[in-house]
Parts: sequence; structure tokens; C-alpha cells
Amino acid sequence: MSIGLTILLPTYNEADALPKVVEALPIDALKDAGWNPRIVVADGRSTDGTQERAAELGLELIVQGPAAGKGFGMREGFARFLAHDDDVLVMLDADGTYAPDEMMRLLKHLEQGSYDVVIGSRLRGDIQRGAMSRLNWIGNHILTWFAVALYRVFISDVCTGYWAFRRSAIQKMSLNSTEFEIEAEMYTACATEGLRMSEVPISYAPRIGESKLGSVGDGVRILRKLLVRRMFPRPVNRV
Ligand SMILES: Nc1nc2c(ncn2[C@@H]2O[C@H](COP(=O)(O)OP(=O)(O)OP(=O)(O)O)[C@@H](O)[C@H]2O)c(=O)[nH]1
Ligand SMILES: [Mg+2]
Repeated sequence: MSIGLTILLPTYNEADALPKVVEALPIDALKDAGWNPRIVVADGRSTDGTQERAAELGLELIVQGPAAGKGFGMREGFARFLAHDDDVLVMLDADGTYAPDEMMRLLKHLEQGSYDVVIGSRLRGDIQRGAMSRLNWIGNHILTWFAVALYRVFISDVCTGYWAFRRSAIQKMSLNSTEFEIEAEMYTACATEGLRMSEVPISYAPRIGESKLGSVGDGVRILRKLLVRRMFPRPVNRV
């Protein structure tokens, strides 16, 4: 009996990167290890042909409803996952920064350590030259320090885009993020719900195509989310 696995790829104008990420997915190794993978793209209404690429590759496609924004996209992806009966979800950015074959290590750790959530840590891993600006490196460390100080659950990279979840973890997280603060809110939700979290070091490579992150503005949104969720552990308003 194979275990149902959803691979969730968020995209916004990733026409060049998406095919390379999909090609590098370790489908055979996953099948050998007993997984039954399904690839789902959550697209924030790209205008560069990303959706056409996804269709050519035969991938399941979610076109975001309310608006663009990674938070909206991930939440629609989680809802789609819960509408199917897969057991585990892995998400990774579709910009070529994360190594798809490293999901084997996240999944092994999830299973063997009987964790609910495993993240891939860039800050304890191998950040390749040119992959992360100095400003983003400092910002990621500061945000992670704040996160752990506020929630007392160890994690070494709160803004990572590589996560593996058991179905029960996705069911328990209440989220209302709309943009790049989604990962920070996923962390706060896991901490609030008492989910067992762990991590493995991963590599981080320069992205293919243009960045959509505005360093300072998004850093402030993330910090605000960490503070607000400390006072209101579950969203009051669902957008
Ligand atoms: N669904 C969806 N995905 C998005 C949206 N904006 C960005 N993404 C995706 O989210 C992932 C992360 O976005 P990036 O622009 O790479 O941001 P980042 O990884 O924080 O910044 P970089 O260091 O520049 O790579 C990428 O796969 C994007 O394509 C959006 O509005 N909707
Ligand atoms: Mg990126």
C-alpha cells in the first residue's frame, strides 16, 4: 500500500523555473520508498505563461480565487489537499532555490521521528553564493530569533519555503495570511497547536527568474504576524 503524497508548488510568473523544478522531482525514488505522489500547482494568476507550462506538464492547477499573494495560494492548496485523501503534504517554492530531491530527507525524518511537521532549514544548511542577499540573511535570522523567543518552539529558519506536514497538522492549522507572512503563521499555528516540529538542513540555490519578495516591507509584515498571533493565537478575521 502506497502513502498518498501531495507536492504543492506555489507559482507567480515562474514559467522558466517551474518545468525545471518539476523535472527534478524525485518521482521514481518516491515511488520506490512507498509514496504515491500528486503534483499540485497553486498559481497567483501569472501573466508569463506559467499556467500553460503547468498544463503542458499535466499538473493539477489551482488558479487563486480572491487575489494574488502566496498566503492565499497556500491556503487554497491546503484546502485542496484536505478535499483529497492524501496523507502527507510537501510544499516547496517553484523558483529553483530548493532542491526537489531533498524532500526524501524531509519525508524520512517526518516518518522515522514521528513528527507532525518537518521543515528544511536553509540557515543551518548550505546557502550557495548569490542565493540570499546579506540583508535577507540578517532579516531571516532576526525573524527566526523573534519567532523562537515568542513561541518557545525551536526552529532555525522560520521563513523557509520547504515544509512537510502530516494530514493532521494541516487540519489543525488556522491561517489567514495573504502574502509572504504565511510561513511565519504556519510556524505560529504549529506552536499553538502543540504539533511536534523538527527540521533537516537543506541547500539553497540562486533563484531562476525574478524575486517577488520586497525585503523590508515583507520582513515587517512577518514580524507583525508573529506579534499578532502571540496575542490572538487563532485568526479572528478570515480573509
Ligand atoms: N500562489 C502564489 N505563489 C506566489 C505568489 N507570489 C510568489 N509566489 C511564489 O512563492 C514562492 C516564493 O516567492 P519568491 O519570489 O521566490 O520569494 P522568496 O523565495 O521569499 O524570495 P527570493 O529569495 O527572491 O527567492 C515562489 O515559488 C513564487 O513563485 C503569489 O501571489 N501566489
Ligand atoms: Mg524564492
